[in-house]
Amino acid sequence: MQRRNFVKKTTLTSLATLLGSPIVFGQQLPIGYQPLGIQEPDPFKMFNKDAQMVLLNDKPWNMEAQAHLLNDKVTPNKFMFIRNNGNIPKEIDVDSWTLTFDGESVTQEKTFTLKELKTKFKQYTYQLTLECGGNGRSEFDPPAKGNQWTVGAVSCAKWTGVRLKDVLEDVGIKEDAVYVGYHATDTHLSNDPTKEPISRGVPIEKAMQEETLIAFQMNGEAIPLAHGFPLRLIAGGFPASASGKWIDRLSIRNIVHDGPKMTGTAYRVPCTPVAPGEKVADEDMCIIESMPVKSLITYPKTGAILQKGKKLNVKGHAWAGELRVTQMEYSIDFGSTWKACQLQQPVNRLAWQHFSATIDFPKEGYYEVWARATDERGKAQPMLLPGWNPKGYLNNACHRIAVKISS
Ligand SMILES: Nc1nc2c(c(=O)[nH]1)N[C@H]1C(S)=C(S)[C@@H](COP(=O)(O)O)O[C@H]1N2
Ligand SMILES: [Mo]
Repeated sequence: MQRRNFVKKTTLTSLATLLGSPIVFGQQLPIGYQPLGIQEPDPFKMFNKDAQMVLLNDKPWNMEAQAHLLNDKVTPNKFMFIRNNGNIPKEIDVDSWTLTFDGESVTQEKTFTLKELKTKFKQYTYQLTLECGGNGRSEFDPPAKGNQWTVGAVSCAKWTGVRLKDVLEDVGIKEDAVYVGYHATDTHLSNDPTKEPISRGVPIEKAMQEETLIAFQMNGEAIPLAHGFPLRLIAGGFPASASGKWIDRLSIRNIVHDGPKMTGTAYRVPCTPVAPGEKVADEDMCIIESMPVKSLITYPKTGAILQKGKKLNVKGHAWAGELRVTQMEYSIDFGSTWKACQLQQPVNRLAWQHFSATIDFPKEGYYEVWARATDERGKAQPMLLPGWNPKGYLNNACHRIAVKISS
């Protein structure tokens, strides 16, 4: 049959539904043309996000939280940041979805259906901190290109899946394996089908950790589309770019994986500190692995006004990549003196830890509350910006909120 060169009837019907009335000369519509009367979808509704989330980009979709939205111990979807490098995959057929293991270091290529993964291996649930390597980028000077994240590109949801190490044992990997690289079904912004927007992954030692999951659930439900439905790699404590969404292939490599965004300045920082703005040779750049110690005051919202004589109960979370946070302090005098916060242990390894403090303010006026976490190796957050790097990664400066004490 010959292909007819006008808009399909079903398309016209759905366009009419979106417009709220039939298109009178609909048969004349050029194929692929979007009528002006069709509103762009509201991204907050489309992704089930709270309207207080901040949209940074729509091509691709990037959205962050504000500090006070992250007060929950377990981050719900509505407050979880979205970071995409390409286009979210459109048609996902769960029934035919498979995950293939290939690469130089598999003994034999092997493919699993979703059902096989879910039934063959034991399932585990962990709460895992995912922070974008570029979180805090907006503060760097000279400015770094990329999404201008402030503080909200971090989450700590509950992820359920199977251990990557259990599946790797079943697949069989060779002694020379050094890296697991992910491949996914999101498409390149150029729409060039031969290009991948991003293909990163984790060193084999990280892949073998108990908390490294091939996940299919987030907070007890199927992973939301924007966060990697139906299958995603989760490597807590590493930059979240290591946690591939929409994965359909894991390559077990005998070299450090060299997919898009593994090389150059992408997710890499100077191995030793450099002056702001300095050019850094390729061989002097190192891949970001464990994220640095950091914390966030999530209650109250910055700008809080408090009556004189009232105490303020501040709350927040602290995390330190693959390490534990062992000390949490606050300052109300711009870092001259510090007092201890109460700090909880994580619910499991690689989950953020909650802190709180009850603060007394000496008299009315403007204050800032600064928070500072220290990791188990004694490394503390810098008060202001840490070392400059070309793409503005790893800003773990102390978070601060403004508080006014009124009479
Ligand atoms: N397939 C795929 N996986 C991906 C990305 C992507 O663009 N495509 N972005 C990465 C980056 S840079 C980050 S910070 C996290 C963001 O995860 P989230 O959107 O679920 O918060 O996903 C990572 N995994
Ligand atoms: Mo990221």
